[in-house]
Amino acid sequence: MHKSLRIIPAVFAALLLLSCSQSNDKAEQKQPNILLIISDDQGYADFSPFENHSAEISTPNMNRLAESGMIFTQAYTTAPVCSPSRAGLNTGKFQFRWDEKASWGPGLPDSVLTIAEYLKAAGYATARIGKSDYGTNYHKFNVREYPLNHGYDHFLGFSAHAHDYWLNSEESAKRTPDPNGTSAHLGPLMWDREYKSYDEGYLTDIFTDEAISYFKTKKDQPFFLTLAYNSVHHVIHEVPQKYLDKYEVKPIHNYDPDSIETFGNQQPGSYAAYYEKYTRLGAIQDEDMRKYYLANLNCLDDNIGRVLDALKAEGLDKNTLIIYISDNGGSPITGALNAPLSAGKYSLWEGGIRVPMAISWPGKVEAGKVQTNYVSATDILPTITDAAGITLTDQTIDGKSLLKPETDQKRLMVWKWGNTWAVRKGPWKLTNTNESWGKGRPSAQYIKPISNDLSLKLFNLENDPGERVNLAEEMPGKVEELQNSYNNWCSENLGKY
Ligand SMILES: [Ca+2]
Repeated sequence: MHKSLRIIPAVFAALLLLSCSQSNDKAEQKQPNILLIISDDQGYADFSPFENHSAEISTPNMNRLAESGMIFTQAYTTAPVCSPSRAGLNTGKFQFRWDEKASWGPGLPDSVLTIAEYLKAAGYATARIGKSDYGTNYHKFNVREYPLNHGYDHFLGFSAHAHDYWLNSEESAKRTPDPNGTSAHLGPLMWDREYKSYDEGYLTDIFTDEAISYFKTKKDQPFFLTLAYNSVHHVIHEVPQKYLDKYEVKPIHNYDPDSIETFGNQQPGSYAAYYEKYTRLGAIQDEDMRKYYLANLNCLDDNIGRVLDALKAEGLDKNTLIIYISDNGGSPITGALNAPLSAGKYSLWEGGIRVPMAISWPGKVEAGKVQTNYVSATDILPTITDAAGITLTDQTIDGKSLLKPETDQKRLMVWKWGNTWAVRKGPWKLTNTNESWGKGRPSAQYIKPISNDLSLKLFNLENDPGERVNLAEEMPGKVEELQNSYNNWCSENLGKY
């Protein structure tokens, strides 16, 4: 029998079970609205609620989330790059359960339920605005990975790794030999089952406008909105002029097929040539790359402010749970800063997987609290379903609700990424991770890790979050214990989802 035919009844049964377990709770309390905001490649030091944040950033609206809610100083994503991280975040499971090679493109199996599917079954209106990225089946409507096919009623955005911030029109796509030519693309946005063309406008603003108009229309029904900005992902220099002025950096021209821009072996005049040229250091130098990044981040923060203001103006702020998280650590090639953490996106050093995160829910989540226990992006699904009054029965969910007090200080957390892996238990982290920059060389903000090979490294993160002192040789017993924990987790769980 075809795989999907075998699996669909199981999914259907699970959803039916969910609807039943839901019905009693509905009458008792009004379900909260849920807003999940995801930023892209944001640096650990580029989040002003953290005490030791970079002095260069301007993110006052992210502070508002910290004032009304709780911030997490040790929040981990399940992968150091976008697609697998988002697969883990959306499903509450370590995506290498089904993608045992721990690749760039785990996809979304038919049998794995998403947050949106749980909430839709519980009576929520559901929408996704922004980036949708499972690393596979890009630009297609009729695949499981397309948001409308995994629980979302509405989608405006793109199904790809990245998107141009300015060129969102049909006309720009027509003039481009390769509108989908790289993992990034340009042109009209996917909009439910069709495309929507924007002759003008900046992508971060477009997503915010859509989010605000969405929740204005959903006041009589609880909503779940995933607002997945592609800011601050490359192409980082594409920012409205007022932010460039603020950070004193010059504008770079938009992609123009007539300019016949060249880069390496890319077809001259292709979008790939433009993208490859400006998404690494070279055409843009270190100091300017950081300025473009700061400008892009400032614009993102202003847009988050607009969302928060609109929620308040609509009287929705008191009954909306907001979760904010970056999908992976700051990228070595955008000018992001992960200090005091080593390395960044693309590797399992702390800089690749420890990210900014906040949860705000007035009256329900303690305001102003700094949570220093380590948590996982897989906790987001159980937290949201907990808030919505949904009982989870799936034993292969790896996360746990952050609305419940944490009692386990020795929680086992694992990562698998290509031929690298990591395990954390209490203050201890064991990893064989090497170094990876993506492409080109890393920017001046990048903090080089102490090793670039696959040898085993042991760190006490409580004293040494920057992973500067490898304790593997002096603590062979701890190495063995953690290695066994990781191996046991894999043999018990890989292939089970
Ligand atoms: Ca990312």
